Amino acid sequence: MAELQALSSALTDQLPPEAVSGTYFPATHQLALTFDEPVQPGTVVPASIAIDANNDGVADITLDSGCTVLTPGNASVLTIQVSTAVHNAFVALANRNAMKLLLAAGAVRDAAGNLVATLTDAGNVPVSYGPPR
Ligand SMILES: [Ca+2]
Ligand SMILES: [Ca+2]
Repeated sequence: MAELQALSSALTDQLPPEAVSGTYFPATHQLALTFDEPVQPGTVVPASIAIDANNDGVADITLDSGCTVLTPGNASVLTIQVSTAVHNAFVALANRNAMKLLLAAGAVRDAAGNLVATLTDAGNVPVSYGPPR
C-alpha cells in the first residue's frame, strides 16, 4: 500500500516547492539549500540559482555548469558543490551578511514534478555565510 499512497500523494501534489533558507560553507565550497518539501536533485538547473548580496534584486553570484548537486535522492535539503569561480565570487563579496536566494522558475522540481516558482529578493529567503548564527 505504500506504493499506492506514494502514487496518490504524487498525483495530488499541485503545490510548487518553496525555498526556505540557504547556507554557504566556504571551507568545503558547498551551498546547502533548504526547501519546504523534498525536491529532486536531478532536476536542478544551476544557472537558475543565484545570490543577491546587496538587496537590489540583481544577482551578484549565479551558479554555473561547474556546480554539481551532491544530494543523492529526493530531499528537502540540497547540497551543491560549487565551482571555483562561484566560490571565489562568494569570497569576493564586500558584504556577506544580507545575502538572499534568487531562483528562476523551474530551477528545481518537487517529488511530484511541480516546478519551483520564480523567487526574487522580495521573497526574503536568507543565505548565510557559514553556519547560521
Ligand atoms: Ca509540492
Ligand atoms: Ca545584487
